[in-house]
Order: sequence, then structure tokens, then C-alpha cells
Amino acid sequence: MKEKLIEKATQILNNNNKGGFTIPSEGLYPFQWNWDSGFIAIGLAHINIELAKKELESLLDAQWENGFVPHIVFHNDSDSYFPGPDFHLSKLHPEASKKYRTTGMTQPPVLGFVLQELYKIAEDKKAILEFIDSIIDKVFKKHTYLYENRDPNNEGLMYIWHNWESGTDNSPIWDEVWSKMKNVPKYTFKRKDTTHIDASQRPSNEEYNNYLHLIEIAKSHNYNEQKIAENSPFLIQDPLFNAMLIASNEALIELYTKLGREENIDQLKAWQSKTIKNFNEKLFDENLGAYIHYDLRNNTHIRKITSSSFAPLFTSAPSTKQLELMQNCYSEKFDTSDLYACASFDPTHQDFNPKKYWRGPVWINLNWIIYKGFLKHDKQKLAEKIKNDSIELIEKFGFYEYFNPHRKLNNSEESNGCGGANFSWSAALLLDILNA
Ligand code: 9WN
Repeated sequence: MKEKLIEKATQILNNNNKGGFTIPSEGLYPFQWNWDSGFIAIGLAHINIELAKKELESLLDAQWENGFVPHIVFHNDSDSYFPGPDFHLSKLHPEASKKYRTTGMTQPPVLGFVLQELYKIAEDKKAILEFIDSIIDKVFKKHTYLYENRDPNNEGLMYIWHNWESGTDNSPIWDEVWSKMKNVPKYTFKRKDTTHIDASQRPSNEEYNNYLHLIEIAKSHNYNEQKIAENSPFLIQDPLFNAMLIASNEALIELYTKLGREENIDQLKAWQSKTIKNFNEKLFDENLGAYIHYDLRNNTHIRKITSSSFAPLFTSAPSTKQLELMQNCYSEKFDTSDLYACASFDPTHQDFNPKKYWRGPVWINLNWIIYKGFLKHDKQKLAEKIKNDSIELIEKFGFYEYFNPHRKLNNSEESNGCGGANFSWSAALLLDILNA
């Protein structure tokens, strides 16, 4: 069984490789995506370390002069995705990549810990350290960009200005922001995603109006961060985005130490202690027992629990008390016998939808993060459960983008697999889980 899964996962990664970079899913996502490439590199490291290195190099080849790493790199042309390069128009920003067209937004900063995972997986430690040495400053530069541009109140907590920057695009979290957003135009556009995937599993057209509106606002300011921070109706401190930053800071400190290069370590440590302090004080909700989002534009917490609420397990940030509260919250709401772990949104909440994208389905990348998180904090049983559920979902239903978490579907004919098929990070992270 294990061999078959490994063979299939390898085949998916090979098919989705477009020469130096890997697309997330044929047709649905035909370009290189930022955090996808990070997870994909981890999987590739198990089968071909050179491809893993290339994956990261090709993403960072599109890094902007100011350190920014965009969420999509349009290496190639394709008309199977909307919105494409002509809509995003990254060239509006004076420091945008001159080599590639990209988007003007980013995604959760995973690259630091991805380098560390590559180090752990690679057999030839000397060669991988040489590679890390060649690329680590670019990742540091990206962190510098975030700290200098995404933290207007100097809290060590980064904001995101678009739901696509969170990676969890149509989470019920954003409903609260949309309900406060005024004068959103009704755009004329042609969705491409719903030509590949059943519309009931994707965001609505109304939501797409909001998504496009936020980009138009950013474009009207030529993607200038300061102007965006002043004017964007969407300005959120997201626990997943900030947890990924903390994990990557942690990794960069370790890797610079391994390389015997001191120069950026003090800066990283100073950032890290400010970030962790405010992360725990501001984004942890003691009553819910989970990390939650903060809406900087409307100065309010968004008190809903998502799988992002548990992403901080992946770091050393949570205190013993916070770990205990989080474990209770997770066990009570997410770890029940009728559900596969881990739903992307609180299954006890009225907004939970088991088939709709980030409003309930299980995603393998969040499973991987939470699985590693429980392992890090010695919660073997909870970790094993997520690991086994991830394997079972893929083995039974295929390498889907996301999965209905209900164990027994009413209609037994119906598959739990939803969204894009042959999805790259599902393949890549399963390879990592199976090789652990
Ligand atoms: C927008 C590529 C990306 C992932 C995101 C996921 C989905 C895109 C979309 O696909 O978002 O970035 O068009 O729906 O939500 O996490 O990186 O796999």
C-alpha cells in the first residue's frame, strides 16, 4: 500500500513539473504558487533533492528588488485561470520583478522552515548546507520586507491585505470583513475555476467581487504598502500567517547558526521575541482556547475557530497553559469520531460547510502543520490520528485538493474528495508523512 501511494505521489509531482517549477494542479492552477512551492519542495526532497532546490530557486528568481516574494509567478502563459497577469499588473510597483510577471500580494512565509526540512531530509548534509548558504539571505530579505512594511503599529505582527494572502481564501472569518466593506462594484468577469470544479465547492461570484475589489484598491496605489495599510478595507493579523513567520524565524536562526554566520541572528532574535510576545497576548483567546484573527481596520477580534487557530502548535510560541487550552478546544470540536481530522472550520459552528473549500473541508497542508505541531509538543496520539486520517483520505479517495471531513457520507456513492485532482501539495506532504 505504502509503495503504491509513493509511486502515485511521485507520478503526480512529475506530471505537474513544468521545467524547474511545479504547478499545484493541471488546468485549475496553471502557474507557480508561493506556499505551494514550499510544501512541494519538501515532498520533492524525498525523491529528487535537485528538483527541490530548483523549485525554491525558481520561486525566488521572481523575488522583487525590495525582498517581496509574490503569491503567483506567471512563468508561462495560460488562459485556464482567472485572474491572470493582466489583471494583477505587478509592473505598477517600481520594484516588482523585471524578469517575470507576478501578483502584487504574497502568501504565508513558509520558506524558512522549508529550508530546515530540506536540511533534515537531505542525505548529503554538506551539499544541502551549501545550497542553503546560497539562498538563505533571500529568505531573510523577505522577512525584512515583512517587518519593515507589514507591521504599522510595530507589534511584530504582520498584516495581510487580501484573503488570498492567508492561503485560506473563503474562510467564514472573512464574512465579517465583507459585511463591513462598502461600495463593492459588481465586476464583469469570467470565472475559470468553476469550469474545472463544481461551483458548490468554490467561492461565490459575490465573494469574487470582494477579492477583485481589494486588488483594484491596491493597484490604485501601485501596490504601495503604506498606502494599502492606510486605505485597504481588509487588514488582518492572521494566526496562520504569523505562525508561519515565527516557525521560519526559528528555522533561520538555527540555519544561520549551523552555517556559522552570525550577521543576521541578533536581528532575527529581536524580531522573534517581539512577535511571540504580542502573538500570545493579542491573538490568543483564553475563552475559546485558540488563536484567532484580529481585524486591524475595524479594531476587533474575529472570534471564530479555524484550522489556522492550531497552526501555532508548529512553533515554540505557545505557553504550557495555551497548549493545554488548545488541546482541549481541538479535542472537543475537531477530534470527534464522526470526522476526519482536521476540518478547516469549526464543525460545531453554523457556518461550517463540509464541501466548500476553506469553510470546512480537510486540507493536507494544514493537516501536515498540525501533525508536526502535535509531535513537536509530544502529543503523539493526536499526531498519529491526523497522520492516519490524512493517509486514509488519500488512499480511499485520491490526491484531492480538499476533503469532506464526514466519515460516513449519506450517499455512499459520493467521494469525500473535493476541488482539484492530482493536487501537488497533497502528493508532496503525503510523501513526507510516509517517509517520517
Ligand atoms: C488563489 C494554489 C492556491 C493555494 C491556496 C488555495 C487556492 C487560489 C485560488 O489555490 O487559492 O491563490 O484561485 O483559489 O486557497 O491556498 O495556494 O494551490
